[in-house]
Amino acid sequence: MTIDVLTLFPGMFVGPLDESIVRRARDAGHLDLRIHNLRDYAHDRHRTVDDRPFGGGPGMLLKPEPLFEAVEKLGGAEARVILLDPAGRPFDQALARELAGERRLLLICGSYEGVDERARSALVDDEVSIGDYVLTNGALPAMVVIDAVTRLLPGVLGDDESAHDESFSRGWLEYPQYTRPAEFRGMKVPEILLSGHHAEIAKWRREQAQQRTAQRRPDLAGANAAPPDAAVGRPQRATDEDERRESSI
Ligand code: 4GM
Repeated sequence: MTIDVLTLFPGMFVGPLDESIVRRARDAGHLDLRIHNLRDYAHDRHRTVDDRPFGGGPGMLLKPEPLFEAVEKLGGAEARVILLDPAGRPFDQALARELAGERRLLLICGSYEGVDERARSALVDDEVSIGDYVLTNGALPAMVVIDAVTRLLPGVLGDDESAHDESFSRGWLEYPQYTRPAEFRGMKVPEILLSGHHAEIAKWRREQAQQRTAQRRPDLAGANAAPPDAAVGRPQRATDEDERRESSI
């Protein structure tokens, strides 16, 4: 997938997208990420990108001309063009999955004052919000979308990593998980998880996932969907190999 980003703050994208799984996806050629400075598409002496709203009122708006030129030059007609905006469609795992199926995305990061309506209606396919709060600009929301979409691209996650999403995708929160040691500062791992009884462990995990979802997120689809899957691996016994193995985190 190719993702173009239009932003007034290209420096904000340095760092978060150069680490971890997104880094790996870029290096492996699954993601071609291109960050563009919107100011490069403004051609007056001061390279102006914003102006005061007609009719008065506080703040400034992104001007249409640099946005039109940038989107046209970057081939916006061949991409799904998305404006990050607190008034947009709520971003969730289902939308991440939908976007991961596109060949090209073009993400436009506005600033807290907003965007001229003509640019919005002529250039933008979807307005997307990562949550009900206002940020100083759309760079962080764009990075959230890029991260969530990238890890869903075919080949990016190994089977083990992607299996982890299954339950959440179907509307259930994760069951509690534990790793060694079996007792830490007097806090014990639930006996059932050490028992080696696969069916019992799966049942316990399903119940835990259901309880958690009901308590914390009754709004999730899980409230009405099929019960959660509960993955059960081999019994968790520490082996010499485990002891030698480096943490993968
Ligand atoms: C207004 C219009 C997105 C403000 C367009 C962007 C929060 C989100 C901005 C804009 C933003 C969000 C910039 N703040 N909740 N600020 O996804 O891009």
